Amino acid sequence: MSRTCAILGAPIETGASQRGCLMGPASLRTAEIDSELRALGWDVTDLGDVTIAPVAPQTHANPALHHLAETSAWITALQKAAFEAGKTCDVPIFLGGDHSMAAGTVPAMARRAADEGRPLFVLWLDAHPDMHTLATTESGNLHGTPAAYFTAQEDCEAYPALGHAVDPANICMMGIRSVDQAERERIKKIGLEVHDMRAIDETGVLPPLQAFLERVKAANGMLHLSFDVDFLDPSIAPAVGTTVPGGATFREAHLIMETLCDSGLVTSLDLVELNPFLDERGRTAVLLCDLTASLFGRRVMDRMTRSFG
Ligand code: HAR
Ligand code: MN
Ligand code: MN
Ligand code: MN
Repeated sequence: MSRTCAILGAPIETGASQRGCLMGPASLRTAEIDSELRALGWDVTDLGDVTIAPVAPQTHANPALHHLAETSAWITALQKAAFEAGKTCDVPIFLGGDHSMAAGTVPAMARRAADEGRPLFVLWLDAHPDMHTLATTESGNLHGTPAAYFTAQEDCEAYPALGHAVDPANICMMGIRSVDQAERERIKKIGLEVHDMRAIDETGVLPPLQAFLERVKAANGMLHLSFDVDFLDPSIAPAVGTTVPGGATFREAHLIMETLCDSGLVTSLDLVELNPFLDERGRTAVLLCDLTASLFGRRVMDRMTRSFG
């Protein structure tokens, strides 16, 4: 029997500094993400895009914050829609949309895991830890805040109430290379596992990834992958507003996806921060589809042995 996935679009761009992420779901559909997955034997349902109703502006003690009310409305809508999507299939895929959408999808997946009596683990592939609270962000760009929110840090009260938090001990961040001082302090305080690009340079991607996957497996955890386009080096993935040099290479990214596929542990996926307005002839959207295909089983050759299974 084929395994099932559902595609849910989250055309949110209010968390980013530049406009364009609202076209992300359309770009990924244009790159035919659904047919790629079907070709791999998956049963795919496209649930369409989430929408929000117009909202009135909301003020906050931090005057830097941009689009707080709209972003909160997206979070509320996504927590509901992502949870419903998760009920319909084995692996829901959330097409972004800027990374503030993870404040909706991740708590929804934590609720889904809790309903199964399992812990949720999060693999966060990103140049940024997105660990600002609503008090510490200086840019006021709310895509810099979801990880603080879903780990139940203080000073996120202006966001919707958090039903299901993620234990910081169950999060692994890789590819990080742009961290603000307040984020650095918070990461240290809560003991978050962060493999920055220097660590990746030193060890490669596999040792930290495999150690994390062993922990997920031992705990019978569900695993959410939150994939920010800026995890990738901008030379291969230009379609993102917040490029940071020194990102993951094509093969590092595929090796992560292939290893995750072999593990069989991933139970939900965010593809975020794709800004098609900044793309070059669709190449970033196509790369994201190819990486997703690796995650869902595309391989060059069959393997005699697998690391997991
Ligand atoms: N830390 C910076 C800020 O808060 C940059 C945040 C950028 N975030 C994303 N998502 N692009 O990872 O403004
Ligand atoms: Mn991010
Ligand atoms: Mn519950
Ligand atoms: Mn980022």
